[in-house]
Amino acid sequence: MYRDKKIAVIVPAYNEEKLIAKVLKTTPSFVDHIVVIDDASSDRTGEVIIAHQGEDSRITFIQHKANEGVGGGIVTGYKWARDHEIDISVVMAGDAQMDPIDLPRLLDPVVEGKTDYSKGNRLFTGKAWKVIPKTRYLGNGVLSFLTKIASGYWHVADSQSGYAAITLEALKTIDLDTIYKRYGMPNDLLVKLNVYNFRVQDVPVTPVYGIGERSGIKIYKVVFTLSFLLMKLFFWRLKEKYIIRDFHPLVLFYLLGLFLAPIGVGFGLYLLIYRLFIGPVAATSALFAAFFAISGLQSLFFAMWFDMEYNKELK
Ligand SMILES: Nc1nc2c(ncn2[C@@H]2O[C@H](COP(=O)(O)OP(=O)(O)O)[C@@H](O)[C@H]2O)c(=O)[nH]1
Ligand SMILES: [Mg+2]
Repeated sequence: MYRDKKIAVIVPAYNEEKLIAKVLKTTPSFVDHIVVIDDASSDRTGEVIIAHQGEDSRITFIQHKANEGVGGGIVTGYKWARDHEIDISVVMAGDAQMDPIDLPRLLDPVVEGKTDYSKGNRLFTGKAWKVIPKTRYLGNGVLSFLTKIASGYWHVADSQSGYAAITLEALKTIDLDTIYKRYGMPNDLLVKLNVYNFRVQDVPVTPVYGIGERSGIKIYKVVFTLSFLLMKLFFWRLKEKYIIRDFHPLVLFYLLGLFLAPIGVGFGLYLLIYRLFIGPVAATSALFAAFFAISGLQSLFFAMWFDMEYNKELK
């Protein structure tokens, strides 16, 4: 129990025979349940977990028959926590990259009812740029920005951090079966939380790298796949939130902007290059491009601003 709340730590593990023991051994005593999901590892991860079960009765061991991906592992843990009425569930990776010292700081705002989902943010500390590998840092930056647009949580950064605490109510509200199963899981969850107007807060946590972990992420592939996923999620959120559950004209602003801006900017650039290297262009063409570019960009920025205003309270 932590401040009278029942706590479960959910540990997705895939081929973590070297580091999983460290995670199990360092889980603080106020944690009531440790739910470890072995996602069909091909190494000795399962054996290591079973060996620890003898010493620590808090450990629940769930093994997937086939590999589902890190999101799939977390969803299995979330379902367990939901069905066992656990007040707050926290995800901690099986490779010990999440420091248990940060746990109380993540739990406090949730326990105090100040937020529904508190998420670790590794970028607050000045050390982040030094500790996190550069390509990871930049890839994370791109995805974090796209996640702001897609999720509507403009105050949330470090979207790829999976270290987060969630309430029972959120777990009961969201359809866990529809959550994305692979590395885009945290982004997908943020978009879903936003549709149901849950509050989300960033909490500073320590970035942990260089402890012998091996990342399964291929950064370019992940940035590409997730950008596409985020685009789909963005349109889904607009539909669910601003058309079905409520109505807001920002949808129209977004659509108008997405239609006008690319045509205006593209045609404008073409005219500029033509004018610079070939010869004069018709004034009506220039007006056409200017009209499309200006109204398009303005619509886009207004749409973003309305979205920001609408979600301002969800902290
Ligand atoms: N259940 C499950 N967990 C996975 C899978 N791939 C990675 N993980 C776990 O997810 C966590 C984070 O994965 P990792 O590849 O280290 O990502 P990174 O820390 O963001 O580079 C670790 O605990 C992994 O064991 C998978 O396919 N299934
Ligand atoms: Mg890792």
